[in-house]
Amino acid sequence: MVKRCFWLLFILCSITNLYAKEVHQVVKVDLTKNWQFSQANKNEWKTASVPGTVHQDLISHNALPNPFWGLNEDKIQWVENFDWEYKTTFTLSSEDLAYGGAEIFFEGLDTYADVYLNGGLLFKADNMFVGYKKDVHSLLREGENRIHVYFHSPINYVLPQWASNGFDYPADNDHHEKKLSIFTRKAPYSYGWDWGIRMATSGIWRPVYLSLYDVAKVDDFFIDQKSISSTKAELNIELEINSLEDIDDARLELLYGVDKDFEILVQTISLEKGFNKINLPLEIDNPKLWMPNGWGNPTLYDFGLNLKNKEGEIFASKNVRTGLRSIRLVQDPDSYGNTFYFEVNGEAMFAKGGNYIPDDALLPNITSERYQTLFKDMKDANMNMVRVWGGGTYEDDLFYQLADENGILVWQDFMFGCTTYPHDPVFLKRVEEEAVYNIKRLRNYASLALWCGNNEILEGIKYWGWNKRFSADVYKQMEQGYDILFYDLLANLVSKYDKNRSYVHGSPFSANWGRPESWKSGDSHNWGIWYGRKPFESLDTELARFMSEFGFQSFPEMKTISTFAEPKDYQLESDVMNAHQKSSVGNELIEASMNRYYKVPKEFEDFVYVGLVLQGHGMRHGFEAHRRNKPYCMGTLYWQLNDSWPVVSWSSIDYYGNWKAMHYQAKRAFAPLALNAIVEDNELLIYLLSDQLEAYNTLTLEYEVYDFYGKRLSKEEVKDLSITANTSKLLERVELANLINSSMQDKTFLNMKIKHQGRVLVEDQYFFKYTKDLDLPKAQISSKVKRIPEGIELTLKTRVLIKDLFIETPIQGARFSDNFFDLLPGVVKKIKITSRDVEGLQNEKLKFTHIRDTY
Ligand code: BMA
Repeated sequence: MVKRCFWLLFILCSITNLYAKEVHQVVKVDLTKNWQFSQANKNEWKTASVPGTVHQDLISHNALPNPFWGLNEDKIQWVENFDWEYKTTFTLSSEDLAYGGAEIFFEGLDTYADVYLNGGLLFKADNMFVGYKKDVHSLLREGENRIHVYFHSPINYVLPQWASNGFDYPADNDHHEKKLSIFTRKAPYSYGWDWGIRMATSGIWRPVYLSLYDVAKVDDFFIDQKSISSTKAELNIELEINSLEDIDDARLELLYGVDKDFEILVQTISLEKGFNKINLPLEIDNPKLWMPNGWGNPTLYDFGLNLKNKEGEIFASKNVRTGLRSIRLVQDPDSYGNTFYFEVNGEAMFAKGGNYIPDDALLPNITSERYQTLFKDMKDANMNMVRVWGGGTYEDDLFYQLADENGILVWQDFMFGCTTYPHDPVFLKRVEEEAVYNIKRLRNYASLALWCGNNEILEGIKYWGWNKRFSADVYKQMEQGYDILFYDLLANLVSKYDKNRSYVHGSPFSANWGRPESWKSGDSHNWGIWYGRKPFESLDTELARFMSEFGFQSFPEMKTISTFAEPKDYQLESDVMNAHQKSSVGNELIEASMNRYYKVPKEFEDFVYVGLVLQGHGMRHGFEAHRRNKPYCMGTLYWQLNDSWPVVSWSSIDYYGNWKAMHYQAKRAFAPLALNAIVEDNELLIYLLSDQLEAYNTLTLEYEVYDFYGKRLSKEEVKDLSITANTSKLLERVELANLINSSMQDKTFLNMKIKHQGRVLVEDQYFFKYTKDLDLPKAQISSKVKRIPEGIELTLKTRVLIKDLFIETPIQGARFSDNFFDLLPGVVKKIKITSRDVEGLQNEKLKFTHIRDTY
């Protein structure tokens, strides 16, 4: 008992230590204040924001118009051609200078920046994706210290390089006539993309601070998950410690546990002056595993490291939070080709989610609240994976923290996309620095599932006609460059710094969408429904082992359009609309596809609405086809989750955070248990799609045919059905003619339910005809609005079927418990609408639109 108490006391003391003030505290001096900027050599200093960009600073001084409005994109392009200077001062006391070590950390500089401190050139930055840490101990002064950063124009800086190259790289998304973007390690999308505005920024885009420390500092604290099972976690803790002196007999304490229920590992170590690397093996019995969204809790462990001197004072510490789990990309040969799926904690996981692009054209505008909302959007839509696509950035730490907390696996591309790149020694050195920096920064996150070399470069080399566009020599060099960058350099760096994580050289891995015969291995990007102009039904048969991209565009809803256009611009091909449609095919294709499934409305507003509905249903068709074909197909990541500005695009959430119809459809189709009906050869097939880890017996399937006035025409019940865990199963097959007379198919729908012990687990509807061929009755909706503390609660009712009801509020980013749904005759539906602007929401009028109203 005494012994137990001693240990308890000991652990308690140690826990308090974890959060206690250190004796030799690291002092962080925030250096994001008092910045000024000027066009280079002009000496016209104005206040600046850090983190920020020159575009943001110019906008805030009214020197640039709102770039998103109208045709303003053209009016802001001059900025990229100039050099810009930023400066600030900070004050240090004699106590500050008494610290033994001082390090300045610029977490992100965009991009070619000469950084001066107190009269000396501290360093030259040349990679936006790298954080720069410099020892500045001998350079600091008591009193005022000055930082000056000179940003070279990302355009002019590389012109000599471009000139010596003699040809333009195939960077077709770069909106400039000279394809300069590939020379610079800077977010590719900022030079323009087929959903993006061009804003080639400069600036101190991530935080900057000074760390003052004594004795030693922990530079890296990596928890390498060597092997994880439900009975044992085998970890190797790797520490990098920079010590200012030789230290014998330091006491290392490692506390670890969940919810402050800590265990402790104690060890005596000695440190040499300078760099020290320490490995600590650690085993945890019966770990609480981190689970993806839909499979359980994403449990997170806290690891706290304290280094103490003989007096028991802490002289250095660091904390890490991560989940314990095993994640493996499985690519095994099978009877078709090779599998491509993620195995999480030993179970094959069907991946559901989207491709993430940078959430803003001006990155520092993305607030933590926006990141949080986006992860809630993913979680609420039953997603378990997001792909950070290779044309943006390695995201902020908060992004991965939220992925960990929400159980969303991250597929992480390196930042290369849709063009070949140079492979000269300077370029390769920059890439190496960038990869090492970001691998080390991100490898502790439990959610990080895969490193992927690039987006669509091999696809381009093989299939986009580059062999004809370039000379044989250049083309050969491009192929060699691919091998050097993606088969050698990045592959080797991942295996050196993050060996327990999977790596693929690129996405798509082996397949090309124009050649479905190549889809038997690897991941695919199926652009058949967009560039291939194929119907959504093609998704039923053009199946991949893992669909890492497929997409269809829509306009954002009217309240978002009104943030960049005036009513006079509300035409499909007006200049302003075209400036907000960057796809090579664009609005004409939306209209052509709409014509296949819907009556194309005459009014612009109705067209926008029907376009949203079209995108939602079309994409859902794909989600269901992919799930139905599990385990052949083991993932569906659509193009694209979000937008970087208000634009016509493939996104499911617009720039202001409004869910498009597609996001609601993703939520429905991604439900852990979903019903899905299709017709094949005059037979109706009803599937149950389960991603749940539990099996069900004694299920009842009930399906009924109703007319649009709510009259039930038939009812069938199939009892004692079962489904094993984590499978898709065909539950029922009926002759269509036996179910419904062909003359009635435009006037009826099928209502399906799965019941278990009297409880409805899932319910869904199926329509026998395309929406344009349905004989929809004119409808009157009855709605009652009740104010609730978070917003409003709506009660809706109708006597006849209302197809694809869209409830609109003028409040940007308002959240709906449901939207873009069919309101069934006689069924009462309650909807909750919430917003931070509760008052606005309660006072503004709601608008209802549905299909029958558009013709
Ligand atoms: C994909 C992406 C992007 C692009 C999208 C739409 O394959 O990787 O490059 O925006 O197509 O064209």
